[in-house]
Amino acid sequence: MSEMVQVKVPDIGDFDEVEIIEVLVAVGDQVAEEDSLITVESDKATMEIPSSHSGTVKEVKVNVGDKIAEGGLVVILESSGAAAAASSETAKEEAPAAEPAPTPAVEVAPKPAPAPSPVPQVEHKPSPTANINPVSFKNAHASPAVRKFARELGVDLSKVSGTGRSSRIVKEDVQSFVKQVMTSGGSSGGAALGVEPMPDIDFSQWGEVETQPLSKINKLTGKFLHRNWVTIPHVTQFDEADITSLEAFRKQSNKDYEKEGVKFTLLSFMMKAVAAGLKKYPRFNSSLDASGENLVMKNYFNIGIAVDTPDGLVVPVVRDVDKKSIVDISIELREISIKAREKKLKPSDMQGGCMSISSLGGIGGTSFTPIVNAPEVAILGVSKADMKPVWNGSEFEPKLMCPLSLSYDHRVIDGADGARFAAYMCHLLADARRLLL
Ligand code: CAO
Repeated sequence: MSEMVQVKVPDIGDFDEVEIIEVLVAVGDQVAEEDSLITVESDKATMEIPSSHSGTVKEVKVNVGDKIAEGGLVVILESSGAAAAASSETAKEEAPAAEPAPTPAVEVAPKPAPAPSPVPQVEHKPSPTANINPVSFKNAHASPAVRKFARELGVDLSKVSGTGRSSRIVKEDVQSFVKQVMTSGGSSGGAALGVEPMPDIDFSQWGEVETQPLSKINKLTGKFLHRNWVTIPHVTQFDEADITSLEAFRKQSNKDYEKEGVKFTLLSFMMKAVAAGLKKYPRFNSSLDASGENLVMKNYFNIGIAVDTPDGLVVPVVRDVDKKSIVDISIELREISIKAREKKLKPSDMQGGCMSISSLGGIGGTSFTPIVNAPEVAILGVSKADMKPVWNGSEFEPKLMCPLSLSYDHRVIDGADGARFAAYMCHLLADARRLLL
């Protein structure tokens, strides 16, 4: 005999309310006991809420984006078999005997449901490939169905970038990963490198330790940086821009605009210079398409800015830099830095960049090798400007020299063009008036 069962959120630990980021079932689906129904996300972890019963989904009571807490109704199942028999006892206790409903919805107490684990469970089936790192696979942000699919294909989910909500890995991401590995002859990712996974080391054997979870941003950027580092043949071109006169102009402009509350930093000028560089060298304003056989040339000039926040690195994008004045860019730069640090950036604020700038000039250092922010093909690193003696042909002159580190994707940009682009940056920055042309 079948009966209706309400499946509710079981004890989820310390969380009052969590957001539903994925609904994994639809009306008509057959679910087995412990199959995941929804995925919820708290500040600390992602959890899958399992079904307490097997049966057919009759009603889905939640939507993506809803907040839910312990005891919240997730689905109504038409349950049959042993599980239903067990739960019907609960129904007898809870349903008022005098008012039998035509199809009684059985209240299932949250507690007996299998507790969700903070990290989705991995089925320990033998993997078709030894390259899967079990620890990172287990921590990957994906549903059981996607995990199963990845395991069948031998894909290490820790190497796959998620395009789903909150960067969750969806089936299409696994498919694109496989396609990418296949089309690049097996050289396109960590899974194909055939290297040993990192061992799981107990560091406490050598002294006191404390484990701190990586922030969401750390994990996300870590994945993208790893992918970009492994898949893009990087070259970094170093140069030095003489910004002596630009700096004088910047300081004067800061005085001129003090009342308006506008503050110019070198970065606004750099952004304008990069936009001009993209116009002069259009290959820098391109992306390889998914096949790796075509370049998509862009006719817009959006610049990504790496911003250091307490939770990690984010890269908001300033659009149409070529059309904006340095005043407007400075104002926008200040706004996005504040938004970034207050965690108010929307995903769309970080999309559509053509080339990024990573400025460590306010901190220090003489040069560094930034990692290209794919699908962009180049990134400009800016280090701290310093006064240096520069030979003018007859004597040394004190000049404020700003180190530039231009990393580029060597599949798209030849070394000579890399050097030309960097030299063009120096040419533009040497005289602020050139940025206006
Ligand atoms: N040389 C010397 N001084 C510099 C400089 C440079 N290249 N760049 C900036 N400065 C100065 C600024 O002019 C400012 O000084 P004043 O107050 O006297 O004008 C001071 O350093 C602080 O600048 P800032 O860092 O606040 O502002 P910014 O516009 O240069 O940068 C932002 C803004 C958001 C990019 C920056 O705050 C930041 O987060 N940088 C880190 C980016 C990062 O982490 N990159 C690494 C990514 S890993 O690849």
